[in-house]
Amino acid sequence: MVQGSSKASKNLKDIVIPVLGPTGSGKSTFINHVVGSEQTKVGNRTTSCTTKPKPVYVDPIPDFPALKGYRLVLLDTPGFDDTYKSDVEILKPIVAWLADSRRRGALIGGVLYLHDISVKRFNSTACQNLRTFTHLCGDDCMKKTVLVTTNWGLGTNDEFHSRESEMKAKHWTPIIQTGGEVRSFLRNQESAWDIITTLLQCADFQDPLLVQQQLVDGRMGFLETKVGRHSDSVAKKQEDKRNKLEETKNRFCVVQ
Ligand SMILES: Nc1nc2c(ncn2[C@@H]2O[C@H](COP(=O)(O)OP(=O)(O)O)[C@@H](O)[C@H]2O)c(=O)[nH]1
Ligand SMILES: [Mg+2]
Repeated sequence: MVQGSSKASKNLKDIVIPVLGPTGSGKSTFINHVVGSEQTKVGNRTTSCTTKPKPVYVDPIPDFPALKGYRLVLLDTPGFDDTYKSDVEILKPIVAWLADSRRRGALIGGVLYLHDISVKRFNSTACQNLRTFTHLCGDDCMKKTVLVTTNWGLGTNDEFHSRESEMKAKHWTPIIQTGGEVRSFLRNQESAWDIITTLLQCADFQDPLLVQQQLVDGRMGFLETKVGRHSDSVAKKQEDKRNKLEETKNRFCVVQ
């Protein structure tokens, strides 16, 4: 039985695995299956229950004698696609947590990016989210990234496998080419641990995420980092779009 907890214990080295992806992709569900109990709140498909980063601890790490003295920290995160908050507002607490963990000497065990395979279209928001993710992690961490497909029970295997192949051939190609892997999460503990094992077997915990390197080692401010610049420009474009829409609406009202 895996010991899951949301409380920190002292004197152990941390191996952090950030769990990222859009709202409703199943991040909290996945983490709860890793630890075997509800340590982090599950939402519905469209509303995020996770409003700030929440670490869930696995201590000891089962089946990895080489990792004695370490504990696993699964970092549950809010999706970068909130209806009311900008990416900058969502990202700030996540990157602050990650920077702080690097200052405390925590290692990155890998990164998970969850993708709901039942979603038919890979629209511009989904594309934007994936770009935010790659800018956050940087090229060096792509080799310890697993793209996790979820919600396999919500459709036929044929349909979902062909969608997964399309994702691999198009949007995920750069990640796969730099060493990232794709795995299916089958909504049980064994499947969740297969994915965690893929990361822990990699045993390359030295590279930090790009954003950690830039904030901590490079002493940058958030808006100077690659992900900070990207999310700020996305937020500005969205605001421009909203303003133009408002302008058009006002003009239309005058004519009326
Ligand atoms: N059928 C199915 N439902 C899932 C799966 N993962 C998550 N869900 C459901 O999707 C909703 C959102 O899940 P949640 O874990 O809160 O997503 P998060 O916003 O990414 O943390 C919940 O109703 C879950 O029960 C999965 O693999 N299969
Ligand atoms: Mg959640």
